[in-house]
Amino acid sequence: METTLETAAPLSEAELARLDAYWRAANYLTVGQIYLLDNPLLREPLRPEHIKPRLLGHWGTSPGLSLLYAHLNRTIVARDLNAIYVTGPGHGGPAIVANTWLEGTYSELYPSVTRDEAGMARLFRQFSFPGGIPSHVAPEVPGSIHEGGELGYSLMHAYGAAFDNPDLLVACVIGDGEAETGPLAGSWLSNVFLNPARDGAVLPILHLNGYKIANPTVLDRIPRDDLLSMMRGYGYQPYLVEGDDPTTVHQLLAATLDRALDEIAAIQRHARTTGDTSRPRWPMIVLRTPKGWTGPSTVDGQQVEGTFRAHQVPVAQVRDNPEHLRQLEQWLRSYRPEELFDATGAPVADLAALPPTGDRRMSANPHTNGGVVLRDLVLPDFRDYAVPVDQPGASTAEAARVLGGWVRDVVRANPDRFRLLGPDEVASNRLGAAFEVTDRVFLGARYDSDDHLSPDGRVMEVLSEHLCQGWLEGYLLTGRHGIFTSYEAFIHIVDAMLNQHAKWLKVTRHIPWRRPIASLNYLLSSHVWRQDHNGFSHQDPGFIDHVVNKKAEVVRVYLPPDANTLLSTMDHCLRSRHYINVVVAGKQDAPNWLSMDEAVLHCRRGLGIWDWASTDNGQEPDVVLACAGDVPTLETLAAAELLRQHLPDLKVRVVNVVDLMRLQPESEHPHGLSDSQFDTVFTTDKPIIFAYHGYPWLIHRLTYRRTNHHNLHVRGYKEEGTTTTPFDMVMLNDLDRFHLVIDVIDRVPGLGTRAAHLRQAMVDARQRCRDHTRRHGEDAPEITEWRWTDSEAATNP
Ligand SMILES: Cc1ncc(C[n+]2csc(CCOP(=O)(O)OP(=O)(O)O)c2C)c(N)n1
Ligand SMILES: [Mg+2]
Repeated sequence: METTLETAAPLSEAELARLDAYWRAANYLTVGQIYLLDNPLLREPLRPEHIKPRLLGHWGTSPGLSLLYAHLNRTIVARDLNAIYVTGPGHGGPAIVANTWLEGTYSELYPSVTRDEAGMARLFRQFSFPGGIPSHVAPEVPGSIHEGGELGYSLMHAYGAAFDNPDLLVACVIGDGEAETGPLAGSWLSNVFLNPARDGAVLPILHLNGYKIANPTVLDRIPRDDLLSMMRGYGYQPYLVEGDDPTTVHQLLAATLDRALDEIAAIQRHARTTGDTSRPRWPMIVLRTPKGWTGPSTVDGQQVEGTFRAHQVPVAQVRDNPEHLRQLEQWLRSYRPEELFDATGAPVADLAALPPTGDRRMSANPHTNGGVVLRDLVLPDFRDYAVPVDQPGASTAEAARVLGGWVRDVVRANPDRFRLLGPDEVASNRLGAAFEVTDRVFLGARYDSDDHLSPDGRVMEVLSEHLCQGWLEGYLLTGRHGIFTSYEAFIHIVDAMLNQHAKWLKVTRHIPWRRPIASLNYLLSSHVWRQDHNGFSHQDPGFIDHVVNKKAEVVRVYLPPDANTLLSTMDHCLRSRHYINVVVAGKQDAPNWLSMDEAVLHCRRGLGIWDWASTDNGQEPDVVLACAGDVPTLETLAAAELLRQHLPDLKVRVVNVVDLMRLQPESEHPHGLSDSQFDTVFTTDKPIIFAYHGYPWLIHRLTYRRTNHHNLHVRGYKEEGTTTTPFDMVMLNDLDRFHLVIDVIDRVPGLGTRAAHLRQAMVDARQRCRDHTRRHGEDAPEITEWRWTDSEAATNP
């Protein structure tokens, strides 16, 4: 199939002139934003005082972005498309701002930036200016779901937006530099997960302007045929639009967009009328135009247009160097602003008539303000999925599997707005019940021996944490819901993406026209303590530490200790808005501590005293045993029982923490406990032995201002691990029950000599259990068969 439409020239003279004028207007407004403080319409000769003192912004990518914007506008009107625009090179912020101003949205949302000369002056001044707007396609920019600051995620966001949006077209510009990133390189595979009947379309446009900041791009310097073959190999039908003569490129781009959109329409019609959902060959475009096109061709004798030198500000000494000033003025006037803007400074009527109107404008499309189109999930009552708990610890369950039953019914009740994503682990993370009602979406070849693969599945499994994260972000940003389940150790792979999403949430929270979206929910059930198959490489609980760095108004971390608390927690997370919720909970068989009623109350409190496990009986305790996480909770309760047996007059208070943010002061986090509440629970002067799921340091970080911090002693993961038994793992890190008892003996004043026998017994118990694992390859029965004994039963046998 041809990749270049050689002779096509679909635009009439008038259409061509209008498109070109629109493009020139956007370019003029882009340069104006980068340079001008005043004199926006060049009504007088440009003088140094009209120029910004600090020239900040990115010109190089901008003409390409605006060219595509203008052409997409033409097709939206011609075909009445429901389209949005994702800009990979988000550093081209001024280009997108320019286009949103031209189509009126900018002034509607920011009324002081009017579409006239005064408004244009404000538009220019505010860009990359203190107190103004950021340089990128940031959340402040109408129509943006993708800031493009950190490169690599455009195409996955685009696909995420298209899933379950059958009428939506997502045009996605990918920088050729961006295309070198790992996440973007993986993103081409997304078309294997896009169902042409159920989902919308993505039109990838590789912006092959040849350069990054200081280097050529790889994809521009491999043979063109290899690049096109690579795109074909990924299953796309590539079309090449190449040139540096505007008229030729306008005609070719218009013809190519028409061809691509015809193909998309045909693919969708075919799938939707015949029910054939085999994987189609979607079109994509390679746009090969000069970087910094229409800008200064040489500056100080060096070529700029068409090179990496056009990346940021191509003429930089404008205030001090009269030649540079002259060059800038010539550059601005080359767009002939007098033809583009009327006497008031508004775009002339012919230009204003080019873009679509109302919600059809890419900058006003409601899908780009996800909260506007967000519909609540239909959530089955999680209480109906409770495991019965008459006695704490008397029964066991796999918490994640219990949750799976509820998740299955969430999937069933929300067939158009909920996705479950994971890198190949949904079943191994015990959420396999979902496959009773759905499959894994997959449009590649399928065999009878496959397990629950189909084009209609609502579970998304791809071995790329980046893709799971990016698809889910795109899905959430366009008003839908989801859960991402992953290994605790490997979720670090998306640390950087989480940063960007957290920034987006923080900023949009304070933009009045942006509406809250559904939270990004992580369920990490293959956690550090139970990597029995895998060992050290799979042991890292540090994602929590990373998340806690983010703005308190955005992040939540939950460590439900058992099945019922996990159900209650996930229900809360799926109802919440505009957060990042991290839930760490086990998938292995473990004791059930709380009945559903108790679990709901405990989760609502976030942390609380477990009366039934404590022996302080309404008095001041001698020691507080605190715990967070399922495995530390188990070890803490076992330690509490040992203390009850061997030191019956020691007053022990057991505190469990589900919501980690409760530990922070209320001034630091909205969930924070007040100091007086904290002091009541944790005392002001008694030792606290805190068994924590992750790296111990985090608990100190969260509590360092509390009165009793100097008495806080935290056990957690200290980077000791290997492939061994679960109890050996906790012993390796001194988090085991015996060591917790030792910690109590060593820290409660006066206990040392009295409890010397017990201390020695605990040291011996550790050795005994260690030896057992070495001899038998499994944990000792005293560990595996241990059950919590109810204290009443213990005292009245
Ligand atoms: C992940 C990441 N690494 C590095 C950068 C710094 N950076 C900003 S723009 C740019 C070059 C981008 O080139 P390309 O994607 O080709 O965009 P364009 O040529 O359209 O400007 C780089 C390396 C970044 N923003 N993100
Ligand atoms: Mg480039």
